[in-house]
Amino acid sequence: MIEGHKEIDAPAGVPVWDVDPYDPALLADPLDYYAELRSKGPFAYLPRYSVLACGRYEETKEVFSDWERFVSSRGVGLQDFSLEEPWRPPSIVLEVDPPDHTKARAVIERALSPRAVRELGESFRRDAEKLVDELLEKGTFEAVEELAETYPTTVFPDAVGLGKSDRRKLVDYGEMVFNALGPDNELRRNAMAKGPGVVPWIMEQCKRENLKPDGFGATIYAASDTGEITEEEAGLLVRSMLSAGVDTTVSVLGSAVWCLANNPDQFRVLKDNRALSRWAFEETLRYTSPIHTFCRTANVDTEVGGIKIVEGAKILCVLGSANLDESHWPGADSFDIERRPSDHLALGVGIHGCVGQNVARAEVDAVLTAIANKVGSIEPAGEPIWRPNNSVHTLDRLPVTFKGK
Ligand code: OVM
Repeated sequence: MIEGHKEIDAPAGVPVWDVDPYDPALLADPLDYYAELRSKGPFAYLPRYSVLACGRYEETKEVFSDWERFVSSRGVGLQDFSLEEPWRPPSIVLEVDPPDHTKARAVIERALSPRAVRELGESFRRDAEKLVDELLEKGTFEAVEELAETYPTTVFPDAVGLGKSDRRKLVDYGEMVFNALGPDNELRRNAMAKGPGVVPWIMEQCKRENLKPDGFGATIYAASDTGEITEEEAGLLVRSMLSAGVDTTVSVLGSAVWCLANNPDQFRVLKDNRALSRWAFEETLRYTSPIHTFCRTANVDTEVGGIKIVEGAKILCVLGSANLDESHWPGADSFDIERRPSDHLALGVGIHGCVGQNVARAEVDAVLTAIANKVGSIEPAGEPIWRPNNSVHTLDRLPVTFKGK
């Protein structure tokens, strides 16, 4: 075993590449790694972790969407759950395959349906306008803490139906969940060290008696009244929302502001056509991939792109790289909100495709629309700093200036 999974040999025709994709310096600035990975072919064998890394669009999409050959039930990080015990009880929607996946997915999908999310639109927009007014008042501010973290940790816990919420604990829990998917490195160990202060609090929030009667959480528990799922499963689905719904939207909001600050022409295009805010969201996802890497495990001996893959092989699906593949997106390295990249892989694809995307879209749409309506220009006000994480690509600091009209 190596990093909790089966050790494999480099398949015939696959180059061996001595890179550490979880090196914090690389995680903070991954573009060269992505380009080199794509240049090596459909896969590269990384001896350091004994995994196959996949970073071209076609093959990444094939592996990521084929749940029968490339399962999630053995974990979507480096660890193989069939060989090693995971750090927490597995997610019943992420870390599972059909048929078990189907029922849980239906319940959470219903709770986060377009209709359920539409009802929140007005309050999302109100909160976004209030926040943007405050930031305009400040002029120059730090957009990670003051915008990207503030907004989702204000509106999302409310939407779920949490009581008095603790922003830090929500962000720290996400940091644990996403760093846990990587190797036993310092990033993972530091995040895990926060566990005792965070995990019991999160689990407490997931209990039925601690959820308000009108949130996503209550809808999930309603499915346990009809016997569709058990009460314990309902709690785990609420845990999924708190695991997946915060750091991801924090990332995309920070990155959207970063993209618009660096591409003033694109901010102009958005201001001239507010209907593009949806596509600004999708293009930000394509361009920055909030989840840069998720794994799958080959559950059978198989073949992809002419390469033989053995059962038990861990495959790093490098979504951040696939979303920048020139052979799929001409001019991939430019941020263009008129591109309309509906087939990017940032939200996954197939049965595990992001179930919270309606919520994320509504949040980002509310914020970008408020910015487009109220802000005249967005300017960088210092060097951005990225925060390395084993699976999330996210900013740590982003000083910007909002100028009025
Ligand atoms: C979950 C979960 C955790 C992290 C990510 C995710 C992106 C889901 O606990 O179900 O999806």
